[in-house]
Amino acid sequence: MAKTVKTEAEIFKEEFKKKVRDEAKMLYRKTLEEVSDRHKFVAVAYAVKDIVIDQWIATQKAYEKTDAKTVYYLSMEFLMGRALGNMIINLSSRNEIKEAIEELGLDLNVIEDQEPDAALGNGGLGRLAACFLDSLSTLGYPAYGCGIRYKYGMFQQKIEDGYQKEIPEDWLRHVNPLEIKREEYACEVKFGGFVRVEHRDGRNYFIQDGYQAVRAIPYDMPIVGYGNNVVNTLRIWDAEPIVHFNLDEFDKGAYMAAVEQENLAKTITEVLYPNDNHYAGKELRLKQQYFFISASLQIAIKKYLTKHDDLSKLPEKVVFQMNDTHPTLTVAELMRLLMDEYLLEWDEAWAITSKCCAYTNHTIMSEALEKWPIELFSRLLPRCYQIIEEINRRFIIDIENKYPGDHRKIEKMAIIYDGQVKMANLAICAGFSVNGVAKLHTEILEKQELRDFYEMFPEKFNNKTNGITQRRFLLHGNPLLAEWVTGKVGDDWITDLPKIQGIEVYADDKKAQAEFANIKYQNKVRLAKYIKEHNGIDVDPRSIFDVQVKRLHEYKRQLLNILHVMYLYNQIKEHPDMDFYPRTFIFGAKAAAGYKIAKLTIKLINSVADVINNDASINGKIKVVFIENYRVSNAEIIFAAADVSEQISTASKEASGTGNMKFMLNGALTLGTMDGANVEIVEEVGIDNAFIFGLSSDEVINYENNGGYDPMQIFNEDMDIRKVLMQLINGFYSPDDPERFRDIYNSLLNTQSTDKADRYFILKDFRSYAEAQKRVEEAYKDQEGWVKKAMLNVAHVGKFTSDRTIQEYVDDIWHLEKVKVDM
Ligand code: 26W
Repeated sequence: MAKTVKTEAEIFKEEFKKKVRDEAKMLYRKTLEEVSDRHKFVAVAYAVKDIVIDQWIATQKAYEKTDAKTVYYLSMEFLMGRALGNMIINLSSRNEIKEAIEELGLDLNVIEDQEPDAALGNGGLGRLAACFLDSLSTLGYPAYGCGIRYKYGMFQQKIEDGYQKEIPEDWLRHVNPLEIKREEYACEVKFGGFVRVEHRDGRNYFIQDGYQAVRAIPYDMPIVGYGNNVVNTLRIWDAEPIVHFNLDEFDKGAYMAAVEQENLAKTITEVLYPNDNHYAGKELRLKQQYFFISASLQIAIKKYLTKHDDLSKLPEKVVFQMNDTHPTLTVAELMRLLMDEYLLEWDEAWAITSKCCAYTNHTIMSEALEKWPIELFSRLLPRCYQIIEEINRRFIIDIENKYPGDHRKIEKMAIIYDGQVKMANLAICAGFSVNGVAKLHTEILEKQELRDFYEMFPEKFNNKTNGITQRRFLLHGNPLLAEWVTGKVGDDWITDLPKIQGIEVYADDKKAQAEFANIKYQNKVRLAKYIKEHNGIDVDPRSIFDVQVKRLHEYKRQLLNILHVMYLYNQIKEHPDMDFYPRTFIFGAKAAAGYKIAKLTIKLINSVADVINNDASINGKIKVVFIENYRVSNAEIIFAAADVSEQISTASKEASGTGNMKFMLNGALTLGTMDGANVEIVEEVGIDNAFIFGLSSDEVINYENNGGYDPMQIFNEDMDIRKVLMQLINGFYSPDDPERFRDIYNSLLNTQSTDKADRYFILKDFRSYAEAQKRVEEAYKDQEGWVKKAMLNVAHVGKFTSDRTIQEYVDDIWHLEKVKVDM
């Protein structure tokens, strides 16, 4: 017999295939060939998890041995998307795993498609948290993501008759093979009741009585670093009742209390609030916040105490990063635990807390600011409230000492004021670091929104421009382009994105341009197929794919985009022979369930689509597509296929944006305002390789502060705009109900209510936007010129990797050491 010696890779593949077959057998009592696609996914996922677990254990051992400092990234949201495909590409054995799956006769794409998205987040803030975890593992830094295991994540969006319908997203209805329940780390979280003070042994003891409690149970998900054996943990908490109530209970009071406690546990982790950039002030939301913060901190301190006994050195080993103000209870809960559970004095506890907590601001939208009524806060969290009162009392003394007699400073900066607890003020007062998420955003925080705080604590403020992981959004989402880049410059870019600049030398190379253009075309075909399958609309992959995908919000101005489409359509109808390059306008967006005008905007987009897509007279020059249920998994397909990236927020309103970076990475050109990270994108790629328009943030802020903008004047003077606006109220797009879009019309011109007309300067920016769109068309007609610009965008995307962002957090805020994990 020839050839008996097997290579290591062959042995690995044999073992892997056996594991997959065994899983199918054990779980479903069937052969792999007999089970459904979903069960195939489960079998493969368990086999992959088996590989991951060894690295996970090794990583945690290495952390223990080196006693490395750990960051706890505290976030109400982690928008992870699907895990399996990402895990496979990050594992060193990715090629063997892919081959083994193929040899089993399985199609990896079909398998991956079986996994529901883990949609435990709304939009930018949640996805950023997910990218950060990927980078932390890839860079080898010890980290936990701490959050909530919502039973229902971000709702599934269905479009019915052009309207958004929200369907509960029951992502856990089947087993989740990629998590582990950790009962051994369960702990108790207490709500309500009252605080009793006992004086013993010369000190006060604060005891919470008459409370309701729930058991917090963590589920761990592995976060695999790229090719380095490092596996960090995303720890998300579920709530369970402490005691199941006893039906024999005859004491009615105790029975009712038990039922209430059981209900509390059931409701706490039931559902993610689907609001983005809008604070609703719901009691349950505050419960969620305290629930996961208390549990995460209890475990973090216990873990520290397994190796250390001096809590005053906690800041040397632990840092808590608060993802916006949602986890700001960290400050009060850490104080409470240190004082009430570990018996430290106030000053000792404060010294620790103020060295452990750091805060990131993600928005300047005033309606997003979290402020809790004292009544609600003190009833739900009586001890934390006492502590915050004391923090506030001391802080006001500091303010008075620094600015004697300046009451305005107290009004602005006090933590408790006007009957409300202001979470941002608490985070800034107690945190040692306050950062914005793009240069412009941080500047606006320092000069406008948080000016008084910046003046008082300039040393706390810093910028950390956001980033994205190229592993998911290029390597996984766009395999054709990823392979092409690797073919040109090697694969270093996967962990060192600036290396991608090596492709710049091909920008003028005809052959490379043709290859690049062909890859974009293939990706457009892939998206066209998706659109055909999901929307039943035919789109032409040779048309310009002009894409706006992001949460629906007035400040993001999807309305500007669709009004411009209406305008173009009018132009084509009026001048049928005008020069026009075919364009496909693609939208994807979820609106918060209670956000009326946002939902009406979705209906408008779909109504415009209906009319235009069915008008044979324009020969398909314009197509409008609204992609249902935009989420991480279809985002990967959409970014890869885009020519134009719409980043058209009112200047000053978008803190950073991260979709803008994902488009750039995939060779789309930015059509945008000078807002958020767009400013830095232009800085990197050059103004000639982007299409910039609109008011500057200074101009917007100036109008907001001093007035002087009158949209009615534009309506009266610009007949094209007037015509478009009239079409909102004359039934052109809603013949069955001409009044349907009246609220949108009013929001722009507003003669009706007390709201400001056109708060987001849509009419003001309209002409400048239309003109920029014209430039897009001209540029696209020059195919070679366009491909070159697209290549230059990819070449200059290096700065926008989340690896860079995380390294900056480490250098300036967290001060972690890299850990090596050998297998
Ligand atoms: C309390 C309701 C609520 C919910 C979510 C308020 C605010 C939020 C988030 C902070 C909104 C958000 O996701 N902000 C986005 O954060 C991204 C990551 O930094 C930025 O890129 C986006 O510009 C910003 O809108």
